[in-house]
This record gives sequence, structure tokens and C-alpha cells, in this order.
Amino acid sequence: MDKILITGGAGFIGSTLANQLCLTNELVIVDDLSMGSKSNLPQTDTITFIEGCVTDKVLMTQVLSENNFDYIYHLAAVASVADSVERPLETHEINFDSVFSLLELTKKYQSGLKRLIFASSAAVYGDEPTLPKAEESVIKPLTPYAIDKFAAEKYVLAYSNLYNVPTSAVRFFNVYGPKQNPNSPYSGVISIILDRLKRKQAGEDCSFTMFGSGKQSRDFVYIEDVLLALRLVATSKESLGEVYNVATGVETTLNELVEILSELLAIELPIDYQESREGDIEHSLADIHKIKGLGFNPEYSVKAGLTDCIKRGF
Ligand code: NAD
Ligand code: UD2
Repeated sequence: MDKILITGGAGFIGSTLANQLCLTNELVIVDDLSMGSKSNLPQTDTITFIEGCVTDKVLMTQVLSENNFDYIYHLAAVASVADSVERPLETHEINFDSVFSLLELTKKYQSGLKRLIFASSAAVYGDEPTLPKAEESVIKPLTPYAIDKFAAEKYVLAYSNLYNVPTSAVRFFNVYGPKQNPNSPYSGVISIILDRLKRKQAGEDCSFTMFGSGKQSRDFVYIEDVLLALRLVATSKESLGEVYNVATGVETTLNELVEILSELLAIELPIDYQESREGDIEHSLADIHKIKGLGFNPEYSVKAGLTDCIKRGF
């Protein structure tokens, strides 16, 4: 049984990870519930939930000095790019400063740690059009969110090389699955489409707003494949001090998404076409050779992932 810290553990990715890990491990979760919810977590003796902010140095010092962790997953962040553009200073404290402090506290108190995993983002690649994106592709972070993720990622990996703090970073592409919060306009597009379909199914008169032609594409990766990727990165020796794309290597357009979902649910979803969002990237696709080298092989096509989502009540 390992002892594991998950920051942001009440959110979409963190809570799904927690639900899996709590079956065989002891977890400490720190989350301020700004986006996440306690209802995402099971009530079990193996989870200690702390409602608090990762920028709270007193709290984080207490958590890191009073526990001996085997693994740390730092997932807490303001995950909305738009929010980071509106509030660059506040989001910088959460998306960058908290990482730096966590690294320092880990160096000081966590001598037995097996791995710290930091959640970075495909946003670091920006709008440079060459595809697919490999880890060594041109980095062009364009927003406070992306700049903070890239800078934090660099520090995380440097702590491994400079101070022997065992770290790795992952660049998530477009992750989807049950428990993803659809309530912000900048929530993941799949969670928004599923929400509209659910409402339509319940008899509500609603539509999906498509920003642009629907021909834009993303590398959508299902949460179950993300958990697999995290497990491999956390436990492989060769991933020490390294960063990995977490994706499928397959792109799907928004039009294809709507078509697959309408077919799976046998519901016609009205589409309200609007202008593209400012700064929207047309296509995003990952090269996943590096993580495949750790044994990663994504199991879920978009259709399979969406089918599973629907089966689990979406
Ligand atoms: P999420 O918003 O569901 O989860 C983030 C969690 O962090 C939430 O529960 C939120 O309440 C918590 N949090 C936010 N600020 C906090 C603070 N100051 N102190 C403590 N807790 C705080 O997002 P997610 O999709 O689960 O993303 C997890 C991580 O993965 C984030 O770091 C995000 O930037 C990164 N990421 C996600 C995606 C994706 O497709 N979902 C893509 C790229 C990167
Ligand atoms: C994702 C990440 C973001 C950042 C970025 C890096 C999510 C939720 N966001 O943004 O954090 O890492 O990648 O490139 O994972 N759309 C609609 N209608 C809607 C909502 C979205 O048409 O109601 C479009 C949107 O304009 C875009 C596409 O759907 O073209 C995907 O949008 P998204 O917000 O799910 O993800 P993305 O790739 O913009």
C-alpha cells in the first residue's frame, strides 16, 4: 500500500485517478473545490480530504512535513485558458508558484518519494501548425496558462536533474470522460456536447454552439487511457526527469464527434454555428512514440470512449 498525494483530486482527472488508487492505497487529497466536487470522491477510510488551496504555504508545509508520500500527482490548476488570460496574476500563483513551492517542500521533506508527476498541457505547443506534435517539437506557449505550464514543467524536470527529486511531467491533450464539469463555456467540448444531449433527451429545447465550421480537430484521449498513461509514467525508471505527450495519435473533427454521439444516442442535436473563438487552434494532434516506448497503447477510439461514457451515465 502506497501513500499518495493528489492535488486537484476532486476535479475531473484527479477524482477519477483517486477512485482507482484508493482501492489499494492511502490517499491525501488537497482541493479548494473551485472546480471540483467532493461528490466525485468515494467515502472511504483510505482517503483523507483536505479542502484547501495549493498556494497556502502553511497548509502545504503541514501536508508535506507530516506525511511520507510514495507518489505525488500535482493536478491542481486553473485549467481554463480563458481564465488565465483574464486573471494572469492570480492564475500564475496557482499554475506556477504552487508547483515551485511543492518542489521545494518535496526536496526538503520527501526523501522516500518514488515519483512526483506534474500535469502539463498540449497548450505549450501553441499554434505552430506542424503536426503531429512530438515532445521535442517547437514550443510556442501563447497564453499565461501555457507559459505557466511550460515554465513549471521545466522546473519540475530540473529538480530531478539538479536535486534528485524524482519527477516526470505529462502533456495532456484533450482529455474526456465522465465527471468532466460542463458548466463553463471553456469546459471540454465533449462534456458540453454530452450535457446538451442529456438535456435534449430530458425534453429540453437546447442546441450546441459550434464555434467555427466544425472541421477543427483535436486528439481526444479517454480518461481510462489517461490513467494507464499516468501509471506507466509514474512507475517506469526511464521516465525519470522526462516529459510525455498523453494522447492517442488520432485526430477527430468536431463534426465527426457530433455525428458519432447523435448516432450512439439516436438524438438529433441542433447546431448553432458561430464565429470561431479568437486564438482557436484549427488542428491538434500528438506524436505518441515516446510514451509508447513505456508500453502505452491507447485502448479507446473516440467511439469506444464515448460509448463507455454513455454506459456510465455520462
Ligand atoms: P479540473 O478543473 O476538473 O481539476 C482541477 C482541480 O483543481 C479542481 O478540482 C479544482 O477545484 C482544483 N483546484 C483549482 N485551483 C486550486 C487551488 N488553488 N488549490 C487547490 N485545488 C485547486 O481539471 P482537470 O481536467 O481534471 O485537469 C487536471 C490537470 O490537468 C490540470 O492541471 C489541467 O491544467 C491539466 N490538463 C487537463 C486537460 C484536460 O483535457 N482535461 C488538458 C491539459 C492539461
Ligand atoms: C484544450 C484545453 C486547454 C488547453 C488547449 C491547448 C480543455 C477543456 N481545454 O483547449 O486547457 O490545454 O487545449 O491547445 O481540454 N468548442 C465549440 N463549442 C463549445 C466549446 C468548444 O465549438 O461549446 C470548440 C472550440 O472552439 C475548439 C474545440 O471545440 O475549437 C475544442 O475546444 P475545447 O475547449 O474542448 O479544447 P481546446 O482544444 O480549445
